[in-house]
Amino acid sequence: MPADRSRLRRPDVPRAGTGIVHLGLGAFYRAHGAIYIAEAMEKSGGDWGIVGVSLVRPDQRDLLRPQDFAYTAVELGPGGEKPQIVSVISNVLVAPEDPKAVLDVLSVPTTRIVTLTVTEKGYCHEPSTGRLNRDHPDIRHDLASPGAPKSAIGFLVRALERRRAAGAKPFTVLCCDNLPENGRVVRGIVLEFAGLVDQGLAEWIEAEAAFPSTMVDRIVPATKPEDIERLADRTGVLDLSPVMHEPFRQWVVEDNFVDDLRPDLGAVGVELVLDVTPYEHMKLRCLNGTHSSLAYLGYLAGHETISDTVADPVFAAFVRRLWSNEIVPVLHAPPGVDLGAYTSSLFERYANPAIRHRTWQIAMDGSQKLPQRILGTVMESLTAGRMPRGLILAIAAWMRYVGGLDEKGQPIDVRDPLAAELRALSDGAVGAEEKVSALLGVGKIFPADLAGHAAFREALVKSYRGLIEKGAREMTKDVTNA
Ligand code: CS2
Repeated sequence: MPADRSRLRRPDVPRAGTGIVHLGLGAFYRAHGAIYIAEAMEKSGGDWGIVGVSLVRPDQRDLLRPQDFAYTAVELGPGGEKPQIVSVISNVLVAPEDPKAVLDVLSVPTTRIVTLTVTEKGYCHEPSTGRLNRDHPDIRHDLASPGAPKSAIGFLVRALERRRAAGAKPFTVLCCDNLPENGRVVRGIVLEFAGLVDQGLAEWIEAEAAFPSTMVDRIVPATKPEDIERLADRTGVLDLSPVMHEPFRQWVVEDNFVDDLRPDLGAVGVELVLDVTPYEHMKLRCLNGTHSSLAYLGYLAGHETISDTVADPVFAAFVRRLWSNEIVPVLHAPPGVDLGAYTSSLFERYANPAIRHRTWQIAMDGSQKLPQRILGTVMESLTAGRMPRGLILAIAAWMRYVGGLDEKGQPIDVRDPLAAELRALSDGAVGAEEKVSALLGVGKIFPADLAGHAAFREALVKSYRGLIEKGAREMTKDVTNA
């Protein structure tokens, strides 16, 4: 680490008032939503400064505080790197240290919007149904401890409860995670939790709050130590928490905010629409669905990143086939969108060698991701009488991955809230057929009609067996050429 560098400081410009609280301050939001919001304020003004909240660890706050919460966002394009300083965050709170401070900032009437990137598992819901998981330890805790929630859902409901008691308006909840119909799902989870607290509160939230759905898109790989050093060498200033992102970005938002209060997002390229569903389906299935497929198969085949994986002609042909033969045929394009052009541009984005997005990173939390990314397409294909063999191979690769051993017999560091349960199911079964059955039986992931589909199950067992016998690369080749 270059020791002689001075530390990045926030540029000396007036700070806007705070209007947004963001829950789950990870790299993605800092490289996406925060930049759009900063640009919207530059263009059209407004007090939309952001207070970030870390729900688990203090790391982000500790890195950003000495920089007065400014950071560098570095665009990694084929033509080189473009850094810019983002200074829209005015403070970062660490929820476990002081949950009351978080409730306080959520409760002040000037907070009009709460944005969220808490990842799929952060909603404490059941991925296959979208309903609140009432047995989740954080949910149980939050139901019992009104003054000190742990989960994002607990914070939202307890803050809304306070706002109602104070006669204030609710805020708009703007989910920026890759869940299907994310606003509607989060609304359902919040209402379910609120109903367990106080039915009147649930009714008030239902009538008064807003939960616009959004589609968010930008590839933001985790920042690596070498990125920090390279940036410091280039700028002469040390930023210990920069974010790295591709040039592309897209944000589609349902224009449904409490009292119409929001930053001027339309002025900076955000698409404000009536119904986000077709955009979400397109993105979750075309992008995230193939990302996860390439992540499991690519990882097993020994590829470190997505760009390495698609540089291998076997996987390049495979992903193109997934789009053209399996995903697009059962997808409704959003108005005016050419899905062929959309998927070609996805391929270019994956191939960008400047983006070192690890297959292992994308493979994380598969239990929370498979339903909206892959299983919906599979189910609809089966209903239409099609057998999506490439996506089935990807599911088999996920099953192999959560079994915890790679093709060389080396352990895989599986990160997933269900990792232990999945590993135990896999270990407790013998042979492809039993292992596939055991994992298909996890109802939190696989809906019963899919798990019970005989031809699907048979194809999955065949794929799983193939992965054991021939390996991921050969199987990918076979499926692509079939
Ligand atoms: C990725 C996403 O890590 C993952 O699961 O598929 O983070 C993906 O890069 C973004 O959704 C792109 O918008």
